[in-house]
Amino acid sequence: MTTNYVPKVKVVTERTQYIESSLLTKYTYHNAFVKDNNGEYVVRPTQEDYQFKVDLRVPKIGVMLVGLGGNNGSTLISAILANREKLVFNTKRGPISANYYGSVTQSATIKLGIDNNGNDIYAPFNALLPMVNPDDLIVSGWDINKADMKEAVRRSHVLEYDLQKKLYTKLESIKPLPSIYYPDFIAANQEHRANNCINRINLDGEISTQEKWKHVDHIRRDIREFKEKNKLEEVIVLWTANTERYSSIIPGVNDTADNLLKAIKEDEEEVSPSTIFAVASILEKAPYINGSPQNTFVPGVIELAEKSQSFIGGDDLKTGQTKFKSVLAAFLVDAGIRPVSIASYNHLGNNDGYNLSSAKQFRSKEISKSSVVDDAIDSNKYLYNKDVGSKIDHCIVIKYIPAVGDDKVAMDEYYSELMLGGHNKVSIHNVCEDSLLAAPIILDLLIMTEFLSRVTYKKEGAENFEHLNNVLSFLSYWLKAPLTRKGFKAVNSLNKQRLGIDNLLRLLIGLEPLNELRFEERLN
Ligand code: NAI
Ligand code: DG6
Repeated sequence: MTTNYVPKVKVVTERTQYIESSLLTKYTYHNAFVKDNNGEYVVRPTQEDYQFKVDLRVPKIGVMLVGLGGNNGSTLISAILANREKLVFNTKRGPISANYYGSVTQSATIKLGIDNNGNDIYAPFNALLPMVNPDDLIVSGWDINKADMKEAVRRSHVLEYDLQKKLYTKLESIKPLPSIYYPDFIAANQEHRANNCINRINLDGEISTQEKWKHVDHIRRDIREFKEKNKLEEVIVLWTANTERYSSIIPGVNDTADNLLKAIKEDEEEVSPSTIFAVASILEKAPYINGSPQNTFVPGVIELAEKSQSFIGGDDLKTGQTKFKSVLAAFLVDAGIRPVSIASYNHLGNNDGYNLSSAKQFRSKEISKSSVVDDAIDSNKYLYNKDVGSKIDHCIVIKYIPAVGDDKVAMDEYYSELMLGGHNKVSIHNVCEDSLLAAPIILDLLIMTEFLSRVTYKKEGAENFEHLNNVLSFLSYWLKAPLTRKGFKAVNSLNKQRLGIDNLLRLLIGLEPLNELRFEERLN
């Protein structure tokens, strides 16, 4: 039986079959198993037959942002409203029509093949298979600050004034749900914002960090009510609230799922708000994405998500400086050039920068920003080894300069060794309009999380289809410090990350992985 879904990209192949509302595809996965005997490699090509299935029905989904009233949250809501209304607004450079530039799902393309003349032909990324239209997203969320979205947009200083004005009426009706505030986890300079909290207030007027299990129940109820009220089929929760400090990993507290649930019930101090949100989402089977650097995904959360078969992804949105770095570090190392130091400075003046001016929160960001060159180093034992040195001196500096607002300035110096004692220095000055870079990335994370949850597979001969691993590392492209399945190292190279996604979409519609062999041109 055929489906109502009309593919924009029709692949003429016997590998695929439309059955009811699904697309089934046969795919042979080729890889190679390598034994490295001290520089002599024995390589055995491998292959495995799979069947993949994509549910072609796009559900009605809702999104709940933790940190709704922040710069990212309010920018994202504004972008969705502006695009939904097809707004045109004035700037000093002339009129601009609302768009989703910076979003891979909305504004990027994928190569399909070639035309008669051997020229590459590309299709929009979201034309290959059905994906949620961002204009249709129903958005809600929590914030410890009670400002409505009009006020949030005004204080963020991100959007053009004419656009703000055109959105005010819609924005002022959107108010954040009260949230959880455990003061020790974010900078003390954020305290004045905490006027919309579900915490009990003690007799001495202090905010209580007790009743953590009640907080889990409260958030679960919020998710359920949002889902019911809006008749949603799925809700995705994404943390874009302030960066928290790292939680200590304590045996008996957050090292296993059972210990973590017990620790929450016993009001252990080391359980962070973001971990409460993750646990509540997992228990509600709502995929949970961490857009900030802190270690929300303590081992207990990861185990709970695995046991509950709930999707999780993280950590920390990859927007300007780190995205560049994940391309440049791979470019240099892949070119056989040996980066020896990377000095990365940032200054920014938004509330994120203010929060990061506190040492413990900065440390969380420093960790996520530093890890991005790890796989480039690991990939080349000729350039990095115990004789010449096996690391890159990599330093991260972030300073809070209120005057630059959301227009973060990132300055990087890459210093590398060339042949015969030569040196190469690349300096980059990058003005990242932070929230305008981050909002489309949040959008992609949401759209891809929903899409990936509709993909199932089985090995040839197996009876049942199963979901992808619940740690969604296909999302790595958008994240600074990708969370990976236990036992696996993160892939940081942006190009590798993108290739993985493009090839997944291609295989699902019956195409081979991309290669750039270009035989039409190169062979006679
Ligand atoms: P922001 O400071 O403007 O917004 C954060 C919001 O979270 C605030 O409104 C605050 O009141 C709220 N909040 C704090 N604790 C909360 C809690 N427990 N529950 C609910 N709300 C809470 O920050 P912005 O710029 O929106 O960034 C958000 C996060 O995303 C930060 O962790 C930042 O480091 C991260 N990020 C931002 C990027 C960007 O380019 N803007 C890129 C990469 C990551
Ligand atoms: C200073 O670096 C503030 C941070 O929150 C960043 O703006 C954000 O993490 C984006 O970082 P990057 O390295 O992806 O530009």
